[in-house]
Amino acid sequence: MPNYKVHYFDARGRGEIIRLLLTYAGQKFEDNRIGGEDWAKFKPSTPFGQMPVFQIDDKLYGQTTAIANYLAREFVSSKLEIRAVVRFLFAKGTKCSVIYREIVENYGEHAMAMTQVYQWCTWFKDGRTSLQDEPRSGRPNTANNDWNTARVDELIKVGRRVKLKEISLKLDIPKTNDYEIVHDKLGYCKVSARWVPKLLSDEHKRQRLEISQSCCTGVNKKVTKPLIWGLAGTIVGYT
Ligand SMILES: N[C@@H](CCC(=O)N[C@@H](CS)C(=O)NCC(=O)O)C(=O)O
Repeated sequence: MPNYKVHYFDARGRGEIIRLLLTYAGQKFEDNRIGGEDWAKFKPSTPFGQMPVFQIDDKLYGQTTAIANYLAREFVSSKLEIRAVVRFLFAKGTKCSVIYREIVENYGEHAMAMTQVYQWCTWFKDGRTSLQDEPRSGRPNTANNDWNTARVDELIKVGRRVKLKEISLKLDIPKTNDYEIVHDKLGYCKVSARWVPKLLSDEHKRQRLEISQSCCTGVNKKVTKPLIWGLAGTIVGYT
């Protein structure tokens, strides 16, 4: 297996694409970050007097795009080729351990790790057909944190009629996140344009029963008794 080195400044710049391609391919390489006097010394030995320089054993290659094209062909497409071989052998009913041996014999021991071979076999067994990497999921949801939840709760307690749009503007939280915080985390729902807790406390239930009873005072008892119990049942059931 040849030794690979990437020579570039300690920055992303033109060198990063080369580092990224090698990393994506799972290829080991030395990331030689040069600066100051070291660059002045190294410069005359580079093919074009500039960096990035890609080194394979003792040979140096220049020009970013040419290097990137080479790496994409050499490493990235061969990665797909090896996955295709795994898929083919797996479809033929070959054992994972045998597939791994075949890969090592034909492509070398760095072509695909044994754990990767087993992983791909599992995916193919589960019905996967694509050889491409799955797209990465987007940015982690960071807005639904405890701090934002407390801020939203405070805002609702100050003004129960506040709208999601207003919360979003005031606290600079995306509206979809607001909805999750208000409904799912804080458990509010909107009744008559006011946010109310979905779970009534015992105190709330007692107060509502008292109000219902006082409303019914003076009305025919035969009518009110079932009415009061009906209301009480509704109130308790509301939780
Ligand atoms: N055409 C070259 C340009 C390389 C280039 O401009 N390299 C700059 C850094 S991004 C450099 O080495 N500058 C230092 C110098 O010329 O002494 C490529 O694409 O690789």
